[in-house]
Amino acid sequence: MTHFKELSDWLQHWAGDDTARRDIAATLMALAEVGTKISTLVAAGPLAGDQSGIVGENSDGDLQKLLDLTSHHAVIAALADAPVAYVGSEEAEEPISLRPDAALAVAVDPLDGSSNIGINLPMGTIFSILPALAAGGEASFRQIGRSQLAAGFLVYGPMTELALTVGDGTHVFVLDRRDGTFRLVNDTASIAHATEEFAINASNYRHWDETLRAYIDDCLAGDDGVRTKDFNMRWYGSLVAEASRILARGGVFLYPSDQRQGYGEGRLRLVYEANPVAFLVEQAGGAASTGAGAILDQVPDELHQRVPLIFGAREEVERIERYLNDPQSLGENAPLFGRRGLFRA
Ligand code: AFP
Repeated sequence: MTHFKELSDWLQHWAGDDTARRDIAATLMALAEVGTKISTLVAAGPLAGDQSGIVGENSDGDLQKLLDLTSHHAVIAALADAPVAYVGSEEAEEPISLRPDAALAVAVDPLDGSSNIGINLPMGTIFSILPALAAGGEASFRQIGRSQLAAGFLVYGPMTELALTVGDGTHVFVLDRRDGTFRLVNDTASIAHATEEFAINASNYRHWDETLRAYIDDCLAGDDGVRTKDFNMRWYGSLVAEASRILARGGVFLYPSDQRQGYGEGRLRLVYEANPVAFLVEQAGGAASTGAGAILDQVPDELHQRVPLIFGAREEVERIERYLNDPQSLGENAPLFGRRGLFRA
């Protein structure tokens, strides 16, 4: 009978007597425990009331659903008992101060994938743990992505899964509903450098830059085209579900900037979506890019700023960067030179 190590034992072994690590471990445990509560709410669906009802708008005018706010309040309550000075949440305009003398700041998307509420598809919670700066909450959430001390996400899907990193690889746990503990199922998640699977919302094709259309055209041309291999496509409408799949079986995810109003910097948020996912992906041997440079090298201007996000198989991310920035470097395979893709007029 295989023994699956419990999260608490894993964290205790990692932290030892190191005070800073014990603070991070306590915060990760608090996030895991509140994730278990959100998982139960998600699994109840309509039995827990109309959780998809619109109850407000966030800082950018994005509609807030009941479960968005319920999750937000649950996360804040959980972190109030952890060594956390500031929380930056997608559901709150300004950073929230908790324990001013605490060492950590947590950026969080309490519920990612809200459009999947009520239709029995995956959602999740994404978090990034940073040093709390004496200059306060705003400054703490404007640190470069490589300042992260830990990061992770929970996926509320067929499994309730927790992927996390403390900077020494990416580790995956699954909730054991028999006793409510998270158990380690993969201590060294690894993303293959090449892939035949991409994730993008293809309905936005006409809004993309021509170079990105060329990349997708070449994937769709498959074995008949310059890629000389066929591709598969997935799109779950939930960043955490895509990231979980890519950690498990590889692939590449793209949410680029496009020409729609408000999408000039893409849709996803740098501080509490792209940064934590990028940390996990890089720790698993993958790459995460804005299309012009590494996500983790970006310095945020403000908590809620958006960023184009391309992540997954390292070689594929690097190829996409060449399509976007140096198409001629692709030589005889260079896009845009009169070749007709499946969609291009
Ligand atoms: P919601 O939380 O508003 O559903 O947005 C989810 C998300 O931020 C991310 O998780 C998905 O990958 C992406 O948006 C889906 O965006 P589209 O609805 O434009 O496909």
